[in-house]
Amino acid sequence: MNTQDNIIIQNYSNGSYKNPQSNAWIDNYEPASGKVYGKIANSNAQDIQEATAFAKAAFTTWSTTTIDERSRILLKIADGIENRLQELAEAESRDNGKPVSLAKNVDIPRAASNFRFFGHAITQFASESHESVGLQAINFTLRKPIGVVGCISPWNLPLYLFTWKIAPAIAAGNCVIAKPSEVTPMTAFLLGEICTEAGLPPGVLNIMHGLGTTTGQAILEHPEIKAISFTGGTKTGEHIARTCAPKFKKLSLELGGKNPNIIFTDCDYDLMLNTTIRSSFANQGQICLCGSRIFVERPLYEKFKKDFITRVKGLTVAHPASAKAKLGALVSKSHLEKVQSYIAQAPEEGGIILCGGNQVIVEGYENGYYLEPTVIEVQSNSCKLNQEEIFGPVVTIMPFDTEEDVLSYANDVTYGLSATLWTKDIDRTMRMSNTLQAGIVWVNTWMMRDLRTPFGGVKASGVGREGGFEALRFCTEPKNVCIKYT
Ligand code: TXE
Repeated sequence: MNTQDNIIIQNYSNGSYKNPQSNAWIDNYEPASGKVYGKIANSNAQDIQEATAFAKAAFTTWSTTTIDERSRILLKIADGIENRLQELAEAESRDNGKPVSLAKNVDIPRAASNFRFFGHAITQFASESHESVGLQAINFTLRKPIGVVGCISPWNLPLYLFTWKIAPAIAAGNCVIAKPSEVTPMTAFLLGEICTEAGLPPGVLNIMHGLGTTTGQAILEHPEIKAISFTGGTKTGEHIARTCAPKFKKLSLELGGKNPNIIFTDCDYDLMLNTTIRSSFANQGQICLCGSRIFVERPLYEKFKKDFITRVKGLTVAHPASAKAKLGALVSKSHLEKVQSYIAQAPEEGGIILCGGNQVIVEGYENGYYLEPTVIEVQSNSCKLNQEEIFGPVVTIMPFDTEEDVLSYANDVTYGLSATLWTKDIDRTMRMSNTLQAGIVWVNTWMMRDLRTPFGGVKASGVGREGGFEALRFCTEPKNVCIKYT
């Protein structure tokens, strides 16, 4: 395990590691202990300017590199990630607070899959042609890479989401300026080395660290960065949209969620209960897809409440490196405080804390950011607990009587990312899938991902779709060529 206590996170630009020009640094915290364990470059507009110039210079060659060669390099990056699975999982866990087991089974394998998937997808990416019958003309569409693309990612699934943006962008022939969250920069830092070893030409991927308001802002404002792919909070998404709209940048925004988990009496009860534990508390509830509003059909409500609470009380909160840990630490002190403030407000709006609610003191790591998994019974869907994204190990439960009622609760929220439905009734499944306001509907499962499918949300959950050919379409500009013949 990487226990070094002064890890210096430099930028990776033009294929090598560099200090920020202003020599400005930010502290990097270990959530499990609350201690600073390193420093992160805080890059400014000059650093972004320099990296963008490298990216632009690399674009000429990279955009005309054969699909086979690009694919080969992406597959080698995937192998490089897999070869360092243990090291990357430990680094992710130390930086983010998530259990090592989760990073090892989910985050890091998925980062490898992202490169492998887009390494293959690009070989199958095709464009349309339209024959204008009777007019003696043929139209075809060229899909050209955009140029320099900015990728900005959050702290909850650090390498997983970082690579989810980078892989399609470079597969499509773009060069990238990528900024991981300043809260979790470690695995992005290690990715630079893996890319060099895989033979990615210098300048194709530039990994720039720093604060959102400094480094992120410089990326938004740089005139040569023509598209921004962002995952993060809805407020930040609004700011990005406002900043980029007058510059006519292409935008993909994957924002927050307040996802309903709807449970009907005819569900497969054991499967539902096991999955609901995961969809509520995986990654300490810090996944935009978590089902944070649980609605249960009234005849099943009391049984579910009792069984769910028993199971939640059995979840062990521990140091993320411990094999016992089902939940590790939350990502930061400020985030822990934000989540706690929602729990503290619950009684004011009639919420009853059924279990959890307290900070957990882990022996030897008394300053770590640990919180009990928390279940709150709410009286109405209009309360703040059901309307605002808490993004922690906190779920609400509430009974419902009819399909119409639960549909109105599910949709009565500003977000629209995902919804989960537990029922064996195919007619109800189809009716509800058609009317739920969400980008993704899972039926009798949760977070089952096929990377070919469109991923993203409606309403305040974002604009645009990632995944499969949708991502490759976002990363390219279509150009219509119309040839008239005689
Ligand atoms: O995310 P931010 P925060 C939600 C969750 C959480 C809230 C705030 O509810 O409590 O958002 O989290 C960069 N220009 N999600 O504040 O700030 C920032 O550096 C350019 C949901 O930590 O949105 C980081 O790299 N970039 C979400 C990235 O944006 C800027 C996952 C995300 O950070 C910037 C995380 C600026 N002006 C939080 N300001 C999800 N959808 O999964 C910040 N950034």
